[in-house]
Amino acid sequence: MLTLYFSPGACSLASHIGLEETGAPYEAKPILLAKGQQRTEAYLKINPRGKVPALDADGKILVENTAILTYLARRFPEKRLMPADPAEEARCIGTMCWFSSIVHPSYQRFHRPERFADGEAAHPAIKENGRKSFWANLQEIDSMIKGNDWIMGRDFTAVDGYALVFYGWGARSGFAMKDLSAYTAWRERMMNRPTVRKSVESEENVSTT
Ligand SMILES: N[C@@H](CCC(=O)N[C@@H](CS)C(=O)NCC(=O)O)C(=O)O
Repeated sequence: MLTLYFSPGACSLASHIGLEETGAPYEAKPILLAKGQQRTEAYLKINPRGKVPALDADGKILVENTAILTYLARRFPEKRLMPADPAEEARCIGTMCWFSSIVHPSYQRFHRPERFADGEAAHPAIKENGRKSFWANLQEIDSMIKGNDWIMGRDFTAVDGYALVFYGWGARSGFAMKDLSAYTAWRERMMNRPTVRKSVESEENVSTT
């Protein structure tokens, strides 16, 4: 049994899309970050770090999008969520590590500067640094897609679901996403994929009240 703990619009969308791509039955349990549900005693038993996503895979709890997506790709190799060639697989994992360790934190600095320094005086500079870095990262993703259908090249991979998270955050926060023509055209292709549309729409339909 596979159970995904996610929050609508959070980075857990990457794992949600990956799960949907497997075609396997799964349960998706919302953990509403806006309501602090990631810090409840019940959820901290699942992920003591109080973060989404977490995947309960037949009783084993997996955390971190990169690990969850790598697990899904290996458990369902016929779905080709990552290339079979070891070097190409490493390129996928490396891109997800970059998403997790550089791109995501750049948005966090912009969105939640108070998490990076005590004292309000430092927050505007942290926010501005996050804004510039996140925008540079979005531009880099745009240039990775130029001339390709998908982030890693000719084929859709787990990396694509992860990159949709950042497009959504950029759009929601007023970044000039339409100026990123390859990323914007790619988003259209993503949303035309039934698995992606289903994951996104199911998150949008979660009641947040
Ligand atoms: N590197 C982690 C990041 C996990 C993470 O930071 N998740 C955020 C949502 S985007 C979260 O749960 N935040 C809740 C909090 O910090 O209280 C991953 O890729 O899974």
